[in-house]
Amino acid sequence: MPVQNAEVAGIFERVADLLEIQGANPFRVRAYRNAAQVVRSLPHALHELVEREEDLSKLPGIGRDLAAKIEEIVRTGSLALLEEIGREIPLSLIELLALPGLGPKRVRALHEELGIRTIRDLERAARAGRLRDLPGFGEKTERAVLAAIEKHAVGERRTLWIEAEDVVRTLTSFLEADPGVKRITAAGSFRRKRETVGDLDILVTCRRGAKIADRFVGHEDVAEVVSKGETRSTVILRSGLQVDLRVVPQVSYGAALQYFTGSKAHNVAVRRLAVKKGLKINEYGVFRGKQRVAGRTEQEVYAAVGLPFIEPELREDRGEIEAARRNRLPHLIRVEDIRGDLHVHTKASDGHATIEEMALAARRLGYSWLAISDHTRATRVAGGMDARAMRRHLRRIEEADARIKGIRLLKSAEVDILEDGSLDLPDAVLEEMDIVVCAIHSGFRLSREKQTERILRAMDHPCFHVLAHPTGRLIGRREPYEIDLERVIAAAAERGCFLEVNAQPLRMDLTDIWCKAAREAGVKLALATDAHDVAQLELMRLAVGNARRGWLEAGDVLNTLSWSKLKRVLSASG
Ligand code: DGT
Ligand code: CA
Ligand code: CA
Repeated sequence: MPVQNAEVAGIFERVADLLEIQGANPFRVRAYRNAAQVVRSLPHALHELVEREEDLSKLPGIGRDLAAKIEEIVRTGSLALLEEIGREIPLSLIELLALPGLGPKRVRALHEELGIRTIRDLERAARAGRLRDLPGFGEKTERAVLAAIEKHAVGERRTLWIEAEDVVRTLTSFLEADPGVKRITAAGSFRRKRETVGDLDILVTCRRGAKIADRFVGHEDVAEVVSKGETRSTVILRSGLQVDLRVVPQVSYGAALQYFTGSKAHNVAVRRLAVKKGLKINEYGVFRGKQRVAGRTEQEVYAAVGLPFIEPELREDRGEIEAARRNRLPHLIRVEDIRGDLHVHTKASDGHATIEEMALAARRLGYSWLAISDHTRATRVAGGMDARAMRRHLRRIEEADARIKGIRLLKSAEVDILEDGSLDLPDAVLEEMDIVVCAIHSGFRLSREKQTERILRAMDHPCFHVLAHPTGRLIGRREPYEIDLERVIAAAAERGCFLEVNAQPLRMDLTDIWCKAAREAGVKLALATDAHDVAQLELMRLAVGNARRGWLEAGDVLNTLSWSKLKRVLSASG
């Protein structure tokens, strides 16, 4: 059973979390986090690289030490360092970090002062009123912790979309090897491109007598077979992800795909329309009495209830049925519409590739421009640059731009928004840039009022273009900071600023709903991979998926513009 990239990434994340709780050197913590990020978006399976005895230290951001650790994990399934740390502090402290308001320092205090190891311990201590007396805590924190625990208890464990994609690829090629199989599609929230999936819903059609269920439950990643049958089988993978396989007849394929793509709310709304027309709709087809009037394709199913085809990403019952009825569905943006990436890093700060390497990779993707946006001084742990270093770096971008044909390099930076709303570089340096991307990397705990004011103040700066990862949330790890997004969107509209859709799998920030709100307010979005290496440029498909869920059309995002048009838009803004 080969170890998956996601497992390696998970172990590195756990090491980083524990080191952070121990108060280790932030650069060391960061090295593990970066490694997790690199591994997660790597296009190759690590176990294959190890088998072929390839030099892992050639991977971006992976030195000899981390390379040896990857090899250890792939060969043994575990990491001695993690077990070592586990002898010093309980591994279970990691789950406390996921609760809003509990950062590493607080978790350490809970452990050292009150001997808390698990969420259960924490709940007991909070109910007994023992948190409020800890330094840095109070009655308010105690209540917030209890509320968070209650929410946590009902909250299910979900899998990042990109990790699900890896599973879909693996299972699809495994199942396709059976000659009896005709079609395979992953439906459910995966097809709707939600940022996380609860489980996978895979549909197959096959020739009579094919033993697809046998093959499915026999896959080496399967940890547990929940059920196995002619038409439906369910397994749990070693990662904990559940996968449902449904075998459907050709005549019902479209109906089954429509049904199992969901969402449930969308299906309920579609069924209501069907009933009004005297039709019955289910996963086998659309029926008038006993007669099947549609079912082979999704188009047929929608046509039977009087609707045009609705893209899977829109099927959330957020107005798409009404829009379809009036023929007002958006023409959703596609990956092919993208002409450039609006925020990537290089070795000048915490990226792992040179300007030139990033430029050539972007050109291979067919891009016509690329914004190089490295960190500024305040983000010291990420190698942020001060004014002098940034000036030198901007010259290097210019030189690279002159040297490399076929792609335009934009001078940019990911500028820290300081707590008072000022920007972390002198105006004279900002004025030299083609596009100024700004972000919050500290001071997450400000009140909603203060945080919002901070961002609005930053947007007042005439050089401000894009607000990067606007809410700062990390899926399953860090709640968004308190911020009034409606005001931020209104302010962006007024000042001609832009909001980012960050494609890092843990970020996906802005979220779909807020993309839609921005579009409705006339604010354009900046899609960005925030790539720290060459492979991460391909994360653009995630930003596009999220944008599609937010009803965005090509005209709603900056990335579809040619450089000359983009330049005009940027100089008109701010
Ligand atoms: P997930 O797995 O939590 O990320 O979300 P989904 O949307 O993949 O939900 P899941 O796996 O429970 O079910 C897959 C699809 O099957 C769902 O999107 C719609 C359809 N479905 C499931 N249960 C029902 C139901 O009770 N009524 C209707 N109309 N459709 C359902
Ligand atoms: Ca599902
Ligand atoms: Ca399911």
